[in-house]
Amino acid sequence: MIWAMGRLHWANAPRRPTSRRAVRRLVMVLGALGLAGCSGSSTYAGSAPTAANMSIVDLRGKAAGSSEPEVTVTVRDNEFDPPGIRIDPGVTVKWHNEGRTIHNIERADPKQVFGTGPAPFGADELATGASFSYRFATPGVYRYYCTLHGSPQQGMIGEIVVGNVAVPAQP
Ligand SMILES: [Cu+2]
Repeated sequence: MIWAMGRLHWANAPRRPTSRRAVRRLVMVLGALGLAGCSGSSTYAGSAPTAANMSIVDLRGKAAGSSEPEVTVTVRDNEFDPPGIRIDPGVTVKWHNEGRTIHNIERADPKQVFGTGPAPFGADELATGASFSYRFATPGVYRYYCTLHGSPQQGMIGEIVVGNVAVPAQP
């Protein structure tokens, strides 16, 4: 409960000159929670998904377009929305960057084959307003992330589950 009070105190007084006591208290609180040592991922400490707790939105039967069914994942600063989706085999996923900064899309496991297409899976640079599309033909679990704002396991990560396959637990 002490940590909650500390955070409330912090949140309720954003405009006051920073009190050294408040800062010290916050640092202690974060340290106690083990968050202070979370290197390189301070942007998404808290509610951001990890590969282990990813929730999957079921979009089977909900793709738009009959000849070339498609679903959209919105790319934001700095998350994929929704991060996890389940689709029918043969559906195309379109990532559209509505953020203000550049993001990219990379396989979480560089050795995993995402299928074959006219172009390999992934986008090196997805500028504001740009989009990348990829058709997933083969059932499986395909994890990806933005190398600029995440790691394969946390931060700006995403997951495409194709077909009725089970999602294996992550460490
Ligand atoms: Cu990013």
